[in-house]
Amino acid sequence: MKHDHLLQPFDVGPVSLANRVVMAPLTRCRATSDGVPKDMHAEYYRQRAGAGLIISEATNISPEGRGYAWTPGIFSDEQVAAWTKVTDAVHAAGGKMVLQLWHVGRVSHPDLQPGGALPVAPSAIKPEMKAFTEDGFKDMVAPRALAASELPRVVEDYVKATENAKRAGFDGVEIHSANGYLLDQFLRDGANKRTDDYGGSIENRMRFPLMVVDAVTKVFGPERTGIRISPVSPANDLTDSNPEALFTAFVEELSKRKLAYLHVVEGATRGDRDPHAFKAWALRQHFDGVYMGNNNYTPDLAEERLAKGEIDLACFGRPFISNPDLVTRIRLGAPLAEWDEATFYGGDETGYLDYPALTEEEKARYASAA
Ligand code: 8OZ
Repeated sequence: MKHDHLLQPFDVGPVSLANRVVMAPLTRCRATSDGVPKDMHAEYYRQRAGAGLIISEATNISPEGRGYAWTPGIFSDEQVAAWTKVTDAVHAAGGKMVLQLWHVGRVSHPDLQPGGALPVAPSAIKPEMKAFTEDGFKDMVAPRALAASELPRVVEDYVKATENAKRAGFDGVEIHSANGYLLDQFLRDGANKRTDDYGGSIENRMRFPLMVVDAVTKVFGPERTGIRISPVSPANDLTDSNPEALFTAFVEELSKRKLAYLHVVEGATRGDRDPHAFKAWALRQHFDGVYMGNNNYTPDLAEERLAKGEIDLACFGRPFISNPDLVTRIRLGAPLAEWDEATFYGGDETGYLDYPALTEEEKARYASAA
């Protein structure tokens, strides 16, 4: 199949993308224990700069926001300096990159928290999950419910992280409001049992996530702020009693705020594209802006949905792990390399920097066959 739509340039507000192929945020757990990206991070992202847009791996906005060992942060000067090397490398190679702002909420463990504190969440409900710590997987615990009076401090952590992302040279930020982390915990009633202004009705459950959106857009501008949601994904033990009503209302609020893009995990995270009667992609009708589809996209599925006008941008995750030159391969109709799950999380350059791009000889061969 030809992929003419997928390879077209596209503008997301002031950010001009060379094509509609987006590298999904991919957690790889290879930063230092202090959450500092290494030199290999700059090389890894540089190798993938052929993407129209790179979304960074999820990045902790604060020490409290951390839920997995060796994930990077964006709250210290050392982290900002390291991320600057990454954005310089990507920009020098002609790419564009946004940073994904992450607070995991209850999806953590005291071992990953400052001073061994309890993780924080809207309500003290334990997820039935295991946390990835430096000493291996450990059962999660019941988190501490945040007091309403603490929420402005968490918003301030998002603000500082956004200022840091701007300083580090990112083209924008993406607010991670998906996959059962803090903002999703406030949105969905499986984790939010609050009886104050931040729980109960849909309007109340949206209040804190929208405070974050409003604060972040004030720093970077709505035209450089995207958001990711996963309306029907059960990831991280989180569900909602009525995702259609909740996410329709939420997306309508986001639309009013003129965000750069809406990034939707359309099915179960890393799973079935179609797990629920409510079709998450129907949310596009409620968003007046750029729609980015995510969930097991192949180049053919992306092309088909782009051609029908169902999406504006297509996200690819695992294919980008094993195909640094994914866009070149799509252009040439070259086969895609398989990924090795054993090296997804943690470790060194193996399974990180060593997936090869096509050689000049291979490129010439596929070009002449096309
Ligand atoms: C895989 C492993 C750890 C974290 C997400 C940030 O689900 C993640 C994540 C994915 O959004």
